[in-house]
Amino acid sequence: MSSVRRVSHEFLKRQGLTTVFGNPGSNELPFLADLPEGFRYVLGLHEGAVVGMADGYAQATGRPVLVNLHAASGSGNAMGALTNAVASRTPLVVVAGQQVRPAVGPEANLANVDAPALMKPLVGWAAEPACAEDVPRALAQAVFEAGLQRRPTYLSVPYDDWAVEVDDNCLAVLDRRVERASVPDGEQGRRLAERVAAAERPALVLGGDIDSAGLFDCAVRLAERLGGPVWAAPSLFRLPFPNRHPLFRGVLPAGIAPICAALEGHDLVLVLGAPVFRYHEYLPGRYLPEGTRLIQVTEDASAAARAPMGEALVADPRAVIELLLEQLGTLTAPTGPYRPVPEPPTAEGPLLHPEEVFAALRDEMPEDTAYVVESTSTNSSWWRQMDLRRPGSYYFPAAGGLGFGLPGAVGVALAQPDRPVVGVIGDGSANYGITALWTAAQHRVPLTIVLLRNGTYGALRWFGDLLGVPDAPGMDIPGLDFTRIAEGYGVSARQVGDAEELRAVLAERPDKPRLVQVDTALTTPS
Ligand code: TZD
Ligand code: CA
Repeated sequence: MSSVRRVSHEFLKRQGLTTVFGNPGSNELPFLADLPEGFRYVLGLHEGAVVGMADGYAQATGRPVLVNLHAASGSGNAMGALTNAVASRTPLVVVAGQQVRPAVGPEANLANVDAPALMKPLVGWAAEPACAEDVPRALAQAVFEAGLQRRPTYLSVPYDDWAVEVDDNCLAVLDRRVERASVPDGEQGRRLAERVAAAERPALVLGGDIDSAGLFDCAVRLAERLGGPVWAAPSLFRLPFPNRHPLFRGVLPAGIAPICAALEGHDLVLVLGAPVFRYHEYLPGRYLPEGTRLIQVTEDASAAARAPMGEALVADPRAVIELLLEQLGTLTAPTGPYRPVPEPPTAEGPLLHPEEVFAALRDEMPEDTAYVVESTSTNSSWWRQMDLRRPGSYYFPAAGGLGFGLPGAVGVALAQPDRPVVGVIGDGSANYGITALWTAAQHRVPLTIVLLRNGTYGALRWFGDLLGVPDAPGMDIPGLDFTRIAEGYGVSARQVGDAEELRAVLAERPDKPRLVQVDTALTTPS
């Protein structure tokens, strides 16, 4: 005989979910009892930061990750952060504590009434097992569903379940293995290859899933074979292609009319690993130019089903890229040299232009640095200066929910201890996930946070002009000093004054986290 807890811990260990990101409450303590050797508990001080860190960690490892949260209040705090994990298709397995079974109905304090319903709009699967004996199986389902659907899942477990003895049937779950294969059949593959080969002016649009799936380099081979231009899909959260590659045209603007304009002149648009499309600003128009056909290849069945136009093939983009390379041949046309970087503009007075900051990062940080970016008004400055040629170089909050950047950077750094990691964080964004600084300090994560302080919600000022609302209140955020905030959380911090000082600081390689605050001029996102 064994207990629900022992079988569950053993299952998690066998599946490799041994790093637990959490913030505990009384309901969660019985799950955390007797964690076996090899488990690592990463404490976050707020659930938004817990999920942001887990999201960064799961994206950087490419594997499901366990998150342990408190019942309704803790899970509720995590919801905003989960919106990003849904959009980046991050397989987070959230296990939350519940009051003991007899106390849920009477709504004792800390009971999560109808726990799965709280999370359902966001998670791909949510449950509270009908009896204690079903907990290990349900936990396995939560892990497998997260991996298969590439979407967070949620399991609520009454805390009196963990000590319950289970019979041998429960042990069967320990040996389970669940995999997916999704290769197009011969006919589908031939048809697709014919369509692509017949296109006179094909264009590629690549989504964040291409980088998540480890297809960054494959995408380069395909693009060089096709010879046509490459865009990154709008609302980009991972960079799928080297941004200074001669075929790269940038990130598609996130509006209907501008996308239509950008794709003008192409008879075929092949979208790989992205929804069609994740628009943001509502700029109505034709979806596609006259005479342009669109084919979307994605593993995300919902993204295929909900697209407003085009054809879709629900399949593994890796299989499709390999199939196209095989059927089209691998001869590549010469593409020319990588595009050079421009000289950054300088700002007036004591402020740095964001491009000066990014040029410093580009020059002083190693080529394989992973950047987690959450600075919204500096988007175009960023792409003008950066030269990212490696997979896993860029992360951005996938649903635009602030509070991912700082925790996400901590999670990426925990996942890849040998890779330099920089968080590029706005003075507005930093506040939504600020407590992750404490976790970084406690784990001595060698992470650099470059804090861009322009004293305002810059992107919202720009949006205000776009929407004809130039006078909205609540746009400015004066009086924040992140060097003092960081020190309070145990992270050493400094203010830098000019580009030269910034470059000198970035050239150092500290073995623990640090925050570098830079006062920057206001720019616009595009
Ligand atoms: N709250 C959350 C959780 N997510 C959001 N996206 C917003 C509010 C709204 N918001 C944006 O979409 S951008 C932005 C806000 C408040 C300003 C971010 O300010 P920042 O960056 O200082 O980080 P910039 O470069 O000054 O825009
Ligand atoms: Ca700002």
